[in-house]
Amino acid sequence: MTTFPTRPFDGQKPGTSGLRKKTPVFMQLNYLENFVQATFDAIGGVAGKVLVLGGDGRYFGAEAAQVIVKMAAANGAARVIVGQGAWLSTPAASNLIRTRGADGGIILSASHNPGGPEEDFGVKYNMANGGPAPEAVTEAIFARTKEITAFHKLEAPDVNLEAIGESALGGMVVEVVDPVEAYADMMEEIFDFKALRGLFHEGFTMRMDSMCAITGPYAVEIFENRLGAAKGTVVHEQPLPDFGGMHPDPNPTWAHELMAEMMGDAAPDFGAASDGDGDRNMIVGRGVYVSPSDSLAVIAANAHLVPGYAGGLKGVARSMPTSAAVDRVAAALGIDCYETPTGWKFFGNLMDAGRVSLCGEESFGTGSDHVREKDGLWAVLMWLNIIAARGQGVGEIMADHFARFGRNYYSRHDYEALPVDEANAMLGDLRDRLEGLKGKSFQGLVVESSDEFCYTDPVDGSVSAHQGFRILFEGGSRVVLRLSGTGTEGATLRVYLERYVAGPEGLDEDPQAALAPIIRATEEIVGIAARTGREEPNVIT
Ligand code: VG1
Ligand code: CO
Repeated sequence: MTTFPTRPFDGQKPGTSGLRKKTPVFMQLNYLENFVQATFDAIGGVAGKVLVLGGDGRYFGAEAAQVIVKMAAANGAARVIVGQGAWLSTPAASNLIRTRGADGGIILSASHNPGGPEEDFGVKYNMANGGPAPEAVTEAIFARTKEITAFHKLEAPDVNLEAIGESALGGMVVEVVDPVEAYADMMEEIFDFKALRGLFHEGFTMRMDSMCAITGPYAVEIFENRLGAAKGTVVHEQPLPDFGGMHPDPNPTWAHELMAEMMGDAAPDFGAASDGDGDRNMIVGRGVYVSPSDSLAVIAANAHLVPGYAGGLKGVARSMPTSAAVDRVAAALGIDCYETPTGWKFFGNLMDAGRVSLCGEESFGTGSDHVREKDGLWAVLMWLNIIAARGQGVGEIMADHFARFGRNYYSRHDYEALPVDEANAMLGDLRDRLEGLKGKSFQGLVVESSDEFCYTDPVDGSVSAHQGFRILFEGGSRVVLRLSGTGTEGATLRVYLERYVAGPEGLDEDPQAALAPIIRATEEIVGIAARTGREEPNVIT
C-alpha cells in the first residue's frame, strides 16, 4: 500500500522562508507527510523528476529525510540526490539543484532558530533555479494543505543515507553525495585561493564560529584544509542535533563568544560566524563589528577585486529594510539598485533575468548569482579576498568606506514573543494613522513621507503588498516596522532604524547613540513600550 488517507492540518502556511514550527508540531502523525504531499501536488507532481534533499543536521532532520525519500519514490520521482547524513547547507543545496539540473529541492531547516525536541524544525521547497519558491508557489502549497485527503509513501525499510553511492528505492534512485565537495569546488572557482593561501601563510589569523551547525564541515574543508588556516580556526565545527544548545544566529547577541574574542586583547585578525543552515554570516574585525548592511555595501564597492566578479556587477538588490548604504555604492558604480520585500525569494527573478549579481539583507544575509540563496561562507570568502587584495584589515576598509560614501548608521530592534493580537492591533493602528503623519513633528523630527511597502516584481509583474511600514523623516532618517515571518512563538516585531551622516564629521559614533532621536520619535509615533510594556528590545543588531 502506498496511498494513505489524511486530513488537513491548520496553519501549514509557509512564511518568509518555508514552513517553520515547533519540532513536536512537525512530529505529529502525518503532519510532515501532508506538507510534503501538498508541495508535490502544488508543483504538478514529481513523477519522473529529480530532487535534491538535505538539511542543517538539526533534530528530526534524518527521520524527515527518510519520510521524504519514501514519499518521492511513491510519487514516482526518478532520483533524489541527498547530502550524506541528510546534510546540506542551504547554499550547497541551491548549488546542487543548479549544477545537477534537478527539478527542485527540499531543505530541512529552521535556519537561525534553535533546534531540538522542544525547539524548531522547518521544511522549504526550492525551484529548478535553486532558489526559494516564489509566493505564487508557496500560496499554492498552502491552498493544497487545506484540501489534502491522501498522501503517497512507500512502505520500505530506511535507506542508508550515511554511505556515499546509489541505491534503489522502488523505481527511484537514491544518490547519496558528499555534501561539501561540490560547494568547496565552486568556491575555488570564484575566489583567488592562491592569494588566500598566501594570506594565511603569512600569519593572518581568523576565527570562524560555526555554532555547532551545518557550516562546520564546509568551513574546516575550505579554510583549514584547502586554504591552510591553522587547525582550530573553525570552532563549534561539529553539527549537532540541538546545536549544542547554541542559538545559531550569527549576531552580536547570540554569537557572543566570538564577539568577546574579537573585542578582546588576543583577537585574531578576522572573525566570522554563520547560522543553522549556513546562509547567514556575521563579519567582525579586530575590535570592529560590521553591520550587515555595511558589509553588503563594502562587498559591492570591492567586488571587482575578486576573480569571480572581475568584470563588474550587473546590478545590486537589497531588501527594503536594509540600509541604503549599498544604494550609494551602486550610484557611484553607475549600476541599478533594486529594493525588494524581505526574504531571498524576491531576488530570484532579478538574478535569473541578469539584472543583478549581488543581493543582501540587513539580517546577516549576503549572496550573489553563483547560487540562488544567500551564502554565509561565500560572504566570508568575499571579505577575505578583499582583505588580501587591498592589503588592509577590516577596520581600515570600513573607515575608508565611510570616508568615501558617508555612513548609514543602522540598527534593528527585535521585540520577540509578543501576544499576536497586541502586535496586530499596534500595527493596525499605525496603518490607520499612517497617512496623517506627513508633515508632523515627533521629537524634533519631521515626517517627510510614510507608506506600507508594496512591491511589483519588475520581471514578472507579480505584486506583493503589506511588506512593512516605512516612515521617512526629513534629512534622510528612517524607521521601518514589520512582523517577522519566521518565528514560531507569538509575534516578533522588527524595528529597523537608519540615519545617514555624510561626514567627514560624525562618522565614528556609537550607532545606538546616533539613532537615539529616531528611537524616541518611533516611540512617540508607535508607542511600543507604552503598549507592550517592554522597556527594551530582546535583540539589538
Ligand atoms: C528573517 C529575516 C529575513 C530572512 C529570513 C530568512 O525573516 O528578517 O531577512 O530572509 O529571516 O532567513 P523574518 O520574516 O523573520 O524577518 V534564514 O537564514 O532564517 O533562511
Ligand atoms: Co539561514
